[in-house]
Amino acid sequence: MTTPEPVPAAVTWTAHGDYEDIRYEHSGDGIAKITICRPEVRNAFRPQTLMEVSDALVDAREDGSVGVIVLTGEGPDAFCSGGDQNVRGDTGYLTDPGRQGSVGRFHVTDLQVQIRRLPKPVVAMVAGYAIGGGHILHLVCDLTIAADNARFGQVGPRVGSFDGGFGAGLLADLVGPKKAKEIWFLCRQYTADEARQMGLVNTVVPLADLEAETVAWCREMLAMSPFALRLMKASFNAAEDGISGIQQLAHDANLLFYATDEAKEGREAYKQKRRPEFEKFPRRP
Ligand code: S0N
Repeated sequence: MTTPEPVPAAVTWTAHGDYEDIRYEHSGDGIAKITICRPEVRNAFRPQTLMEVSDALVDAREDGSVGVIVLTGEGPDAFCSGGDQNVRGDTGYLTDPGRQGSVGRFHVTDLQVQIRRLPKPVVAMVAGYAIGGGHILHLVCDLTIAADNARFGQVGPRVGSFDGGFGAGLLADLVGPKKAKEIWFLCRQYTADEARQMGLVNTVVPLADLEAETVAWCREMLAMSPFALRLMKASFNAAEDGISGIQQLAHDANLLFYATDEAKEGREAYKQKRRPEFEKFPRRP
């Protein structure tokens, strides 16, 4: 029996970008961290919050020095409590609640898909409440590391809303249809240990160790082949998301195909206005 390695110390984060509702930081060794900073409303998101998270995710995706992304909430009380009910209009969430005729929508729809499609692992680091749309944000992340004070649940039917997309399908895949219906129909809250037992989270650690443990998991993934992680994420999505999941996996395969002499022959022949000599490539069994 070997002694487990000590949990490495958390990192000194360097700020990136200029945002109002979030903090976007890099570890310097491949981890990007996005923190929803609205603790006065238990990190509920307004449209601006989601647009800022989306912008930071684009940066983390495009930045070749980043291999893993952590999504979290400010403080020990909440990961995220879902849509900010103060800017909930009659047709969704309002970007400009003061303006007459302002039309709302669910900005979180695009963000959920963006996290699923992002070809790098996204880890939810959850302290306190992950409730409503905040619960679904952790669901769409690839892994969830929870503090022992975390509490999980849906509230839609209690507050006159529901998310029947990933909030229903992905949840049912994770915990089973009966349990998923219980979560939605009764709107109970579940402890971190209950969430771990039902497969909602990967591990539960003391609150004081949450960031160090999350960073340790990220560093383990950073030691892996990035393209293998990308293809595995796309493969899980392909099984779960149907044609749009297959699209990601197929385009990832095309990235690899582009690098072959066979694909390059097609490109060069086109540019040289000649017939491509595909006969020189094997017809693989
Ligand atoms: C999170 C809870 C359980 C925390 O309880 P606690 O610790 O007792 O704190 P409170 O005193 O309740 O809260 C502290 C302050 O924070 C405010 N606040 C908390 N959550 C929100 C919120 N979501 N919006 C606005 N304000 C919030 C409190 O009001 C309080 O303020 P003060 O100090 O001024 O009194 C507890 O707070 C709780 O249950 N919160 C509400 C949870 C909720 O209703 N969330 C919204 C659920 N809906 C969504 O998330 C929408 C998702 C969505 O966008 C969507 C997308 C696609 C399809 C469908 C949907 C859909 O509509 O569902």
